Amino acid sequence: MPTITASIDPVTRIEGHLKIDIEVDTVNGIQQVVEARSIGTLFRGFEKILGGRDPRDAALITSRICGVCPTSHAFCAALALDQVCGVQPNTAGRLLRNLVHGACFLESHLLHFYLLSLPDYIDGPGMAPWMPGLKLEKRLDGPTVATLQSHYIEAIAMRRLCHEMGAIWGGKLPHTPAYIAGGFTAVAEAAQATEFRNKLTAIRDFIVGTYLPDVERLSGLYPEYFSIGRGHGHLMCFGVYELDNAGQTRLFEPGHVRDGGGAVLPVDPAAIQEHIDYSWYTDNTPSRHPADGKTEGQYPKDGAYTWLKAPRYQDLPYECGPLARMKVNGEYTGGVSVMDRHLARAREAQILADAMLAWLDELPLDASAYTPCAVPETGQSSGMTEAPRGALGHWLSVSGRTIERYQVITPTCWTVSPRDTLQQRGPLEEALIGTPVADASSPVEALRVIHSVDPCLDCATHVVEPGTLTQPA
Ligand code: NFE
Repeated sequence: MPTITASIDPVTRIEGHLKIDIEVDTVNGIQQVVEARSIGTLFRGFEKILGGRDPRDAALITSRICGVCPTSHAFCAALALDQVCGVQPNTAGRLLRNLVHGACFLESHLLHFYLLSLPDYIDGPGMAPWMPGLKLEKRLDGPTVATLQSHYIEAIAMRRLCHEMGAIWGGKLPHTPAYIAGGFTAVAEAAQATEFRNKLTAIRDFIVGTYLPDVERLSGLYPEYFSIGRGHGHLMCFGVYELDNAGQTRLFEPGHVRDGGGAVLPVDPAAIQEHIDYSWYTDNTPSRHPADGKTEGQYPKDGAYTWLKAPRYQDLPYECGPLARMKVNGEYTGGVSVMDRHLARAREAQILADAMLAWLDELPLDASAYTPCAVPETGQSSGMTEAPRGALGHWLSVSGRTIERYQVITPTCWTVSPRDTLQQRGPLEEALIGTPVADASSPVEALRVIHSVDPCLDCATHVVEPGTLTQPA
């Protein structure tokens, strides 16, 4: 049979606009994916928006990169601002940042499993927006499906609770304005801490009593997905949730592993490069460190197929996200696959919810969370942290007290990146290779692999400037 070419366009149940092209062929008697390209179809352009502005605006503006991880961007920008201003948060500032950021993570993880991934395995209720659905094999009995459908609905309420919880000190969510250079705008009061704890306790109960068992049950029903969707197996984490005010220790420490495990190695930020051979950007050099990054669109461009650049670490493609955080921190010892990603994410949700309850006990009440600071005339800095989907970096250069250069590398840019100068596929592209596909006209197996890495193309790509840059067809 000839190779079948299929486009999943758009990939639904993600954030933003992603197209996946696959080639399907029969190898050793099994019809499977033999080639894959991931295509980000919008230009983000926040680097252009930020140029020439007051650096203190970076937290507010980069928060608008995405509605799912805005808190991560605000926090990452605040880290870069702290560094350029030569300040560190006090204990109230550090803990408020952690608690509101934690609300974002928990919301995102519940969203990912119940709303974005579960419909790849079970039919929804026989009504809009679940109909028409995918052609799914019926592996779950009726009562189990009904239970999972009811958990889907409960998860929506839990997501709302996460937002309400974060907004207690974030002021509003999404797009909290509370992350500032030197700390956080809110002053925590006792009644607010009680309200936060009540909401967090309900969310934690749902994670432990519903989310974790549901993921375990699903992974037991689809055991073959422990050997589907591996990819290169290189995993990286920048570290997040500071446990001291100088940021020397974290709940999830930074590190990277290769080929699915082995020794945890330290992350050297100098070893990050972004390649653009297959991306719609122009430059006189094939790769750059983000502190020296350029974001100049060129569309069309021979051979290029996406608006995502290709970040590489020591010239290798790295997946990031909850599985990377859990493996690097010894909290998950399984492999790298579709189901390992789901299990690690649920495990992380429980660890984080427990840590947040402890941080509430430590939180100073009625105390300013701001350490005064000022933007210098010139300076360079970076914020490196984790968003729900993985390693997030902001690189800032200040000149004349304004932003001279700003570069963002999001988790999805790492995981959904295209090929690089060395012709290596991006992590998701590689993870798709070998995925068995029973019906190439409805490649649900590939969709399960794609959803397991939780792509967010809003974070990866964003806006179009009419008249100067054209969206690809
Ligand atoms: Ni738009 Fe994001 C997260 C960031 S993914 S969701 O998590 O940064 O690229």
